Amino acid sequence: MTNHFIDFINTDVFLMIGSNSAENHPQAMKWIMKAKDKGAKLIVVDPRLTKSAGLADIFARLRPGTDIAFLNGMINYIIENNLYFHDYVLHFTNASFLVNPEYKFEDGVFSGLVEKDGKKTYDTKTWQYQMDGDPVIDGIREEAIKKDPTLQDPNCVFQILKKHVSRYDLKTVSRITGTPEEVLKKVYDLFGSTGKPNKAGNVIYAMGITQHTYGSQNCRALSVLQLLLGNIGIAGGGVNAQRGESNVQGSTDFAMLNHLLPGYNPMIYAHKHTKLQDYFDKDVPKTGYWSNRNKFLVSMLKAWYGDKATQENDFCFDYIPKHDNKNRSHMGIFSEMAEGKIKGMIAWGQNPAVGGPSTFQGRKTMENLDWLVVVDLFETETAAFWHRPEADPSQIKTEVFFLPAAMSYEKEGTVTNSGRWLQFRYKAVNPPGNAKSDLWIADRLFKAVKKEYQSGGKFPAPIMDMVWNYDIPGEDEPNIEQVAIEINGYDVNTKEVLPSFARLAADGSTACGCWIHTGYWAMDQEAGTVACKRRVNKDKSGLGLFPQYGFAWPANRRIVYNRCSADPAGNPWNPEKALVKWDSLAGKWVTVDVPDFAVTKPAAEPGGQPTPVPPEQTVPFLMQEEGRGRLFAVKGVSDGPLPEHYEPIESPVQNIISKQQNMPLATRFKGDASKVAEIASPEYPYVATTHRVIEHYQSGAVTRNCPTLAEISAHMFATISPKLAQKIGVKTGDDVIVETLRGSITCKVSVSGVCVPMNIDGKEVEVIGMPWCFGYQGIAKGAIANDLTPSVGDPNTSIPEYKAFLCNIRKASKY
Ligand SMILES: Nc1nc2c(c(=O)[nH]1)N[C@H]1C(S)=C(S)[C@@H](COP(=O)(O)OP(=O)(O)OC[C@H]3O[C@@H](n4cnc5c(=O)[nH]c(N)nc54)[C@H](O)[C@@H]3O)O[C@H]1N2
Ligand SMILES: Nc1nc2c(c(=O)[nH]1)N[C@H]1C(S)=C(S)[C@@H](COP(=O)(O)OP(=O)(O)OC[C@H]3O[C@@H](n4cnc5c(=O)[nH]c(N)nc54)[C@H](O)[C@@H]3O)O[C@H]1N2
Ligand SMILES: [Mo]
Repeated sequence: MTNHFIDFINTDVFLMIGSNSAENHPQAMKWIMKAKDKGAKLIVVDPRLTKSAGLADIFARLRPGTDIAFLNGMINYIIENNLYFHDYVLHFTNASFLVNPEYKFEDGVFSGLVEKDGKKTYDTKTWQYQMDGDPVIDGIREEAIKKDPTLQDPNCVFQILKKHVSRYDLKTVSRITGTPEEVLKKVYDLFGSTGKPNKAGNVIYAMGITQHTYGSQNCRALSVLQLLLGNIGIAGGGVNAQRGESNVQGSTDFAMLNHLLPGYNPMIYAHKHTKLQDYFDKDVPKTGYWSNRNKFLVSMLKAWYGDKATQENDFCFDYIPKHDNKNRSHMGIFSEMAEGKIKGMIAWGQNPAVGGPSTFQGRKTMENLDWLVVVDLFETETAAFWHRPEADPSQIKTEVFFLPAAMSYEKEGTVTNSGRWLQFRYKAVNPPGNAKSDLWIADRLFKAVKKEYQSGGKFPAPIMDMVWNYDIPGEDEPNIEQVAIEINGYDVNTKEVLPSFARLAADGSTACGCWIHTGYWAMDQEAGTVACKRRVNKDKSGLGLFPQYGFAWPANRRIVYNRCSADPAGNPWNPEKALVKWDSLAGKWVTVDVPDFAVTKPAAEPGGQPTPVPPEQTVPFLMQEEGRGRLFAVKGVSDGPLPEHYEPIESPVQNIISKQQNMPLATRFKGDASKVAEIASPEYPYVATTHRVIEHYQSGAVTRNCPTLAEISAHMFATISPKLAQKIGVKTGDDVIVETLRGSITCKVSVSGVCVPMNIDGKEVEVIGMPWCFGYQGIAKGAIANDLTPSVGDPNTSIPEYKAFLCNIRKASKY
């Protein structure tokens, strides 16, 4: 989230799209309802009439997978009707920047599409800015970019965007999405009303947006919208992902993703990083805040390898395993496992037998493993895959180890919420039986591996030289404080715990495991504890910032890009909700949130005082190389500089907006898991989507083992419209069979107005919703929805297309 939950009280209009907060983020919903009590409006955009939709001022139903059409339609409407925030767009976005005149968009494809070995990629040369010098060699320096402040040049970003979205008129959007034109217009007018200096529009999104073959472009469309309306960097605004598991934000921050290192630094790749200097040359930008990335990387290596990491040996850069540039996402791993190339797996706090795409094939694939370790609270479907109902255990060779883990209340540590707030949690009770904390298990696992290497082995140094100093004499649990200090960062010489990442250096004098967390373990004298343990319930701002409640990364900043809350001269757009302000009399900045820009610059003379940076010299989007919000993405996404509507890989209709049916770069794999039905397949005529329910958590391991919840929600079900129920001859509670090309399941049917047939360009399309929280373990058992989903995904993230695929449904015969 650019903003945070309590900040919702500052919002005037919410656009909740592809998120059902009432069920999945009830705490977020609490703040939305508080804002509604003060007069805020809520728009919900979803294929189903959800519990959130029931609380909305406007509910816009759309066909799964058509959000880009919906959003590009809104962007078009906002531009056509002059609803955008002109001064914000001109000064804070790249609207006026000129793009290479060779940039083209034709028939759903951007210029630069190349195909090599059957794999499509974009060469992004024609998407770059016109500038003095070569952006690839020199970096994107803002001052060197050619601009047209009148926004009239046909090659300027604003005109390119305008032209691109002009195809998305109300009628076309309605034909694609199935949302009636008058509902579209109502939504566009209401959300468009937030493009004014004193209005805040808040975009709330989650899995309905991301789980598509163009999930990243869906997110881009939301960002473009919010930039146009001047809703980024202001109180009550923002693009606010409702993150998943309570600590999924923390796990992404720590790079539990195959292409990242901690703190959103890119992974080290074999094909381009032979030595540290290669990383500096290719992945440390020359401008923008990421130009400090060398400091973050060297400090991380110092945290990992301590005294062994020296300038002479590239700070042990060679010790880090290099990514081979193959698809190492969930689907990539399962695809290689299917080919027999992966022999062992540790499923640590995950349940891929239920949660992954195409799980029927996925479970079968796991039979190729020689060994499987499951670290979990329960014997999950994954741990039990070898004695699952459809398998013969005598034919499965996999050796399975189960390590019982302590759950969150049985151990201490931090949790990072969607609003980037890190809060320390204390242990409430001891874990049962032999269950151990994940830290304990990781510690013993590392020590066991190290012991093996003591007697030799290939390249033992990366293991033998690693800093591992977490023992407390006489204690069983590792020293979590020591781990925290390593993550936070410290001065290598003085051992001072660093208060800010501004102190990190690339010369080996600082160590830091994750730069964005620097400061979270620094002492707050006034609060009497370290930052993430603070619970000071004071908020002088009146805007809900609560600066001494936990710690928000980065730098305890609660609203990122907050320079944009004031005009170029530093006067807050909305004085009642000022975050930063240039005091022209005093000649300095006055800030209530931690400013997201340099407010002072160091003194010219040694020993002198820092001097204030005047407003015209500040940078609104300091993470970007060009310092501006990107309406047009010259880099960052691989699959297009502007969002464009494509159909889901499995779709009931032809794409009507271009000849390009699907995302050209979509991730696909060989094998049954990736088999997809043809367009408008007669065998699979219905659109299916998957969703969560309030009673169950995720794959259901925790909640289906809880007797009360198992009783409240005991059966797997598919929701269909009354019309479809009549057609296939079923009523609520009957058994149905749902089938796709990947698999088939039997479950109960629920008939209600939650789903209704949609009019898609004159064709009636039925939508079926299914939860994915059931499995064959636990107290409440039921069919696994993911047996139906396809293993196809987004080219940037490889997130699977869980939210839009084709199926058939029929009544299950009793005998
Ligand atoms: N009770 C409960 N809470 C949870 C979880 C849980 O399992 N149970 N899981 C947690 C996790 S890990 C996550 S990631 C979050 C997820 O939170 P959400 O994203 O809110 O969860 P979903 O219900 O999967 O999807 C949200 C909505 O997207 C809609 N949708 C489907 N397809 C589309 C589409 O193409 N466009 C649009 N606009 N909407 C679409 C669905 O109908 C659904 O209502 O929830 C977290 N919170
Ligand atoms: N069809 C469909 N599929 C989906 C989705 C969807 O919307 N539709 N959503 C996707 C999303 S957003 C997500 S996040 C994934 C989730 O997919 P998974 O991560 O595979 O599913 P979970 O059920 O969250 O698995 C978490 C496991 O961790 C265990 N656990 C809980 N606490 C601890 C702990 O402290 N330590 C350890 N070691 N274990 C613990 C739980 O018992 C559980 O078995 O599923 C994805 N799958
Ligand atoms: Mo998630």
